[in-house]
Amino acid sequence: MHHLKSSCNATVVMLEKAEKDNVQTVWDRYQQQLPQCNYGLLGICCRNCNMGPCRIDPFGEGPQKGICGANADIIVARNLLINVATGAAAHSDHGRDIIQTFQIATAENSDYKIRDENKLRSLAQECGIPAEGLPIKKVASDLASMLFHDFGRQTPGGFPFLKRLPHQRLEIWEKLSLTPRGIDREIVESIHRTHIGVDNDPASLLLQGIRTALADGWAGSMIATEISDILFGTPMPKKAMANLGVLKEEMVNIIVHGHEPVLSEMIVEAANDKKLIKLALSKGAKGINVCGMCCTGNEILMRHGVSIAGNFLQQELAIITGVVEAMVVDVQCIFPSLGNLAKCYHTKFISTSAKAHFPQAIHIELDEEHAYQTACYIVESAVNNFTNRKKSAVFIPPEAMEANVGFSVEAIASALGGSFDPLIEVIKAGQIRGIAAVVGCNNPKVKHDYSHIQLIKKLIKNDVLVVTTGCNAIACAKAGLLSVGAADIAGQGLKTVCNQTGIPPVLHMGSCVDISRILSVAAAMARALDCDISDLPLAAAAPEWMSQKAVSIAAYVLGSGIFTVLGTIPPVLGSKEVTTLLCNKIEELLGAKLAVEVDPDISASLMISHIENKRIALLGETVAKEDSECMSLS
Ligand code: BF8
Ligand code: SF4
Repeated sequence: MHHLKSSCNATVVMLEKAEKDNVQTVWDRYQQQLPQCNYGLLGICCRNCNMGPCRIDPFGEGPQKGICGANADIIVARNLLINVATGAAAHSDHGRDIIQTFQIATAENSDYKIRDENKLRSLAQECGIPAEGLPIKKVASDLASMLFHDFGRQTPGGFPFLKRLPHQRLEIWEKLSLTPRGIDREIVESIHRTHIGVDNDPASLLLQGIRTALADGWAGSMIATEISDILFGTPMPKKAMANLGVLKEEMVNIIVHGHEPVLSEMIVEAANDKKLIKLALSKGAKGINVCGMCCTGNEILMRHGVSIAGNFLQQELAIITGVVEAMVVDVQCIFPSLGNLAKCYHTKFISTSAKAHFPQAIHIELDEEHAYQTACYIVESAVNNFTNRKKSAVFIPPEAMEANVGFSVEAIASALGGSFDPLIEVIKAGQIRGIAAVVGCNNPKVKHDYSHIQLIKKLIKNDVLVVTTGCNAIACAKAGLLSVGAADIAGQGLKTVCNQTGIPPVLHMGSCVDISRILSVAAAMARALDCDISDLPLAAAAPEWMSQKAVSIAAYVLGSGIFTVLGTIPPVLGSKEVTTLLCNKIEELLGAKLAVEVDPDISASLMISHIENKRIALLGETVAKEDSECMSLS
């Protein structure tokens, strides 16, 4: 039975253990929710005001309007905008927190150091901040102040990173009034518009969603990525291990889970502290093993090659191994179930963010002024917990796969010999047909990791280079798709390029905020070819998405001009108008649209057809290369 839930063997085996241990997982709770509410699935329920809740009858027999008069189109569009605003807020608040840490790093004796001075200077230059001959801390502090302004801007066009975009895209935004003002302003306005009796036009609501999301992609998330690189180092290619088998029975295991690198970086440092290692040895352990999970895991995986224990749906399973001394979390995608589950084992579930509290967690708040001290305290409490393990509850699945990681924009350019020109050349020559960004979450509604892997295998087989982030990247790492050897299952053209450059056919570009790296690459390619991003042979997919952040991502990827396929069904089908707009009409405005397709093979075919059609239009190719499996769909 469990093999139907996941295509990751370690996960299947751990689900058997969960059953044996009589503990609940996300899959059990999903089953308990079935059948899920159809009003919710279609997006046609509203509880925005206290005249409601209201719902629309999808069969046209019952009420077609909420008490205020809102119809299905308005309700669906409003609900979607709330999701975009939430997702954009999560990413951008993460960005804001990173700037705050960046500022702290400029203080005397701060625990945080500026690790990439070159990137600081070049970013300062890009943002118009004087850097030449000035002390590094002065440049950092000026850059931090400038980026803080992006949150409170009142007029459009001020984000420094908009200069990365081709003029064609900026003109589209300008024409449609999509150029974002401040990050906070767009998020607040979105929430304002969804208040009862404000914006009641579906198209207007959706366009505000795109504008808000663009503030996330081209400012909030991009700030998070760029400043994290300056603070903690720009990722460079390295090898690392992935899956639950990275946990070690003979060591103190600490999992860092969530999204922000601010604490996980310090935990990695503290775990190398000689005093703490000595303490671990004195407890009978052979050392301290820090492993990541989800996107905070991706951050330290990319920068330090720290092993990653799994993706979103594996967070409970890590605790169920019985060897995790501490599960340390910050923000986003952390199950509130973890506290209760941790109590069934010996695991300490430690929350660290002032904005994220959980039932039955031990709260040890990160004090950024004394970050190393906080991290040492957390590591010490994990070490002291080693002797509390219940031996009978221990089982670690053996799966651990080696992966090549660390492909920042800078790392890819350097692997290509210093610029993106060689990549553009092999795309023009047709050796690589195009690029696909495949990203996003896991979702128990679909078989764990299955769509991620199937979709990507088909893309690379058809000579499409894949870039990945988030939980998709972790799925790829576990499945061996991030190894150079994975080029063996790629098409001949892509395989040759991989062999010549030594890069894998699937490039891990980081956490979900690092989708901004993908935007930067797309924009740079469009500028090099003097075309719009929407003219490039590019496509995106989120095969197993579930979070509100994914909704914001889909909206900014779309707004940036990239065709995007969603693999789980968004709650919009209750409105014909919203569905038609997103999956069809919006292309006339933005040069890109969404598709919803749950079958990963068909999704891949849609992306390949799109890429081939773009090649015909951009490069004047007369015949599209045949999709090796599914040409009938193109
Ligand atoms: O930011 S992919 S499940 S962990 S939301 Fe969450 Fe989705 Fe994973 Fe990272 Ni992104
Ligand atoms: Fe009902 Fe309108 Fe209130 Fe929503 S805003 S709950 S549709 S009355």
